[in-house]
Amino acid sequence: MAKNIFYIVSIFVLIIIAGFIFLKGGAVQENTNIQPGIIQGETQKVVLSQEDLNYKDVIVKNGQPILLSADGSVNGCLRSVVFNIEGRRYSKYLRTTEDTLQLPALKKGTYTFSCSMGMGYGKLIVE
Ligand SMILES: [Cu+2]
Repeated sequence: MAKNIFYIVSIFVLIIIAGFIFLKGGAVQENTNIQPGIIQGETQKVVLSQEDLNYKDVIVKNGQPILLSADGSVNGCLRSVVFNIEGRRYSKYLRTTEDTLQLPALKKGTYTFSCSMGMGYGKLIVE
């Protein structure tokens, strides 16, 4: 008899734990709404290249932080990139193809950026 009660209690405890995990999982799922500036998900790598005197447009996914670099076609001051995103400035001189600039996860939209001198422009399209 004592054994049966032990089993019943154990099953109840398991159900409660399982329910708790399930509910918690549900709550986390709901919080996956993309918010700007919040680092979440896997980082996506983006390589800039140059087209005439500007940057080629680049397309990225929303909600994933971005790690930006520039390939060998990007010359001179265009290697110094500047983003102004929601009041924050992100800039770096990408001296070699190995140098990177980290950008936060972004929401859908088109973000323009330029070289540090404002000569060359590009579009970062977030889908
Ligand atoms: Cu420039």
